[in-house]
Amino acid sequence: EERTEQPHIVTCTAPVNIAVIKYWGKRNEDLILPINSSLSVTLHQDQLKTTTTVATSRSFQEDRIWLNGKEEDITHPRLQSCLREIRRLARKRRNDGDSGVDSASLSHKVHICSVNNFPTAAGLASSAAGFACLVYTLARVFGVEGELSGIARQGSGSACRSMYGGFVQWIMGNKEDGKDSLAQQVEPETHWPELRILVLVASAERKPVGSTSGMQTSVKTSCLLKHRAESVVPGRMVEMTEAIRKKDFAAFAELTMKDSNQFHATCLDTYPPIFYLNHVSQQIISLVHRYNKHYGETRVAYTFDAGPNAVIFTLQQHVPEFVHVVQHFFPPETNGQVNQGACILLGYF
Ligand code: 2P0
Repeated sequence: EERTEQPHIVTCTAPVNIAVIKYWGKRNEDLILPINSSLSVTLHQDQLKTTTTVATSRSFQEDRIWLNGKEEDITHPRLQSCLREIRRLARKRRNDGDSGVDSASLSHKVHICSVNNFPTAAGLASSAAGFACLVYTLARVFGVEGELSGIARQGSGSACRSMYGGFVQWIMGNKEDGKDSLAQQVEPETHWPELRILVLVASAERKPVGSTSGMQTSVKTSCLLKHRAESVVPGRMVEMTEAIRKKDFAAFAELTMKDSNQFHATCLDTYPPIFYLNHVSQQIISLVHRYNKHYGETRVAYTFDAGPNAVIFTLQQHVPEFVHVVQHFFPPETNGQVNQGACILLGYF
């Protein structure tokens, strides 16, 4: 028995993804179409994730959203894009005669609650998990199935990659309407069970320049970014896919570090320049290179997004020793005082 005055409630989770070939720069701001393809690793469901609950009810007067307990502006254009696209698909499905949602619930307003199990301020790609989770949960509520990464992309570019698990590419596409700018799984989460991911927090402060405005300035001013998008990334996408397919850690790690470094070089080439790495980030980079050199092989890789925190890739057998080395060089406490340069290990893959 369904009582129409009772809300219909669905809860879903979506994990963070970490790019190993970086997305930076749009060719279309409204549709969120990138200037290059990118490739990422999606964390496991029990790691860094967003949990979203969507309720619909005949009694709701308007759409509303709460992020980490605080009500936010539902009129945000990217939120509106996601809501509009999901409702459009639901209406289409109903008109096509599929068993989707009935017309009553399609006209219902939604209340959305979204929480992260990690600090948003830590600069750990919260928009990727957030919009992926929002789109997936709304789709469940309105009975929409099939390809949804194109809708998640319109919430936040990197969100399209969190719609799939394992190793995921976001193909830039070349259509003006963006219909071919979608995420696609390269290998499933079971493909490389020995791979591990650690997060080293260099600072939990908010980043000074947001990704959206940062990449706008880079597209306008950096000729290195143009070169990277046109002449570097296409080859790296092929090499990275191959390294992952073969589980060739050294190749995967070197490409990952080079791509992170080139992304930060394009930030420095932006005018005025953008600095995301701090002193601790630079020490982590040096430590990783010294560590690898000591063993005469690439055992550990770093990558940094639009913030100073490091994401480390390594293989299971090297985790205990590398964690020990990090704790030696970045002791969590000195004389009872929390060390400013402390690195806290946040998550495992
Ligand atoms: C990435 N980043 O590939 C790159 C690496 C940051 C550095 O995707 O404007 O939050 O919402 O599309 O997705 C961050 O950019 O930007 C990002 P919008 P988004 O993960």
